[in-house]
Amino acid sequence: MSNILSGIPLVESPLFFKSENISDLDGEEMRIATDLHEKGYAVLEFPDDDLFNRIDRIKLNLGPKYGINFQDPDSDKTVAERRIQDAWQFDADVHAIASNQIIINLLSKLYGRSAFPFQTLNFPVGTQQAAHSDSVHFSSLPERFMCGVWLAMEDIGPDAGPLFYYPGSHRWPIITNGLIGRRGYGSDLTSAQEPYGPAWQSLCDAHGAQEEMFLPRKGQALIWCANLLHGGSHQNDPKLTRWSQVTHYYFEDCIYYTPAFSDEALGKLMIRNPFSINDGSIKRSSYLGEIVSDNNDFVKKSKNSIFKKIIKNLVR
Ligand SMILES: O=C(O)CCC(=O)C(=O)O
Ligand SMILES: [Fe+2]
Repeated sequence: MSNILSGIPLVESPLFFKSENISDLDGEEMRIATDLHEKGYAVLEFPDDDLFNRIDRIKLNLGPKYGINFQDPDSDKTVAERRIQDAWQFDADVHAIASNQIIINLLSKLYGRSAFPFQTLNFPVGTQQAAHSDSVHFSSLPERFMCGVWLAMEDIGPDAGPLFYYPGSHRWPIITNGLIGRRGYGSDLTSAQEPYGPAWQSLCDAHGAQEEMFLPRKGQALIWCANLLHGGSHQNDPKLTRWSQVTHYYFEDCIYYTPAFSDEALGKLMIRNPFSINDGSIKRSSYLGEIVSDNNDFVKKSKNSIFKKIIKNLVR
């Protein structure tokens, strides 16, 4: 029997525990799947025998690019650039972590469609980002076929601005423009998350949600579901580093788009055709096997360079 609800990631499906597909999962995979299903995140040891050597090389290669004085233990590490996006383009170890085949196989099994990594972010310190769902930046149709894998590249304590999240928030409504009464297509934003902050905060208040911190050992990773609310805690001690890599994954045969700049009900989608980091191909957005054309006319036609700049900075 095939998966009746094939438009919902297996691991997020209400039929998850009834699905015959879970019989394929071994004990550890089942633990991860159950945590994702119930809490929206799962912690695991990153499966790479060469990981610590990779981490050393990444720190050496990326370190000088942040403009941070890592040598002086007393220097403020939070003063300069906090992230490098898509370092996989020039760093073989960032690429290897993003393309880890065990992770790709695991995610593919858990979601019921083939996973591919499309973006990396490398942080030397905490992001101190407010609680948000990544689904305003990158989402899919059918929804929820996106996830993040957050890897600790050192031991991370409570004063280093650890990742935090609200367990169970992946089941709350995915906040889109339609839900907050905002038009998105062709709109102008300085922060793609800003219009949604009050809605996320209200959901947290209504649920009495308690945030949890991720205080990992070096080499531990956390998978989060598309709609899990998460952010970076305040970094109490600016002298500390918090080396980490986030890889975002999409899944085959979906429409990939940016909800912050879309009006789904009107069919106006800011479509993405993401680059698959592991196999070097462009994944055209598709729906049940049919390629969906890119209709971002407002970006192509725009003569307004400020708008183009905003789009370039926001579309992560
Ligand atoms: O590492 C953090 O503090 C948050 C990162 C994050 O929100 C993301 O990569 O989506
Ligand atoms: Fe995020």
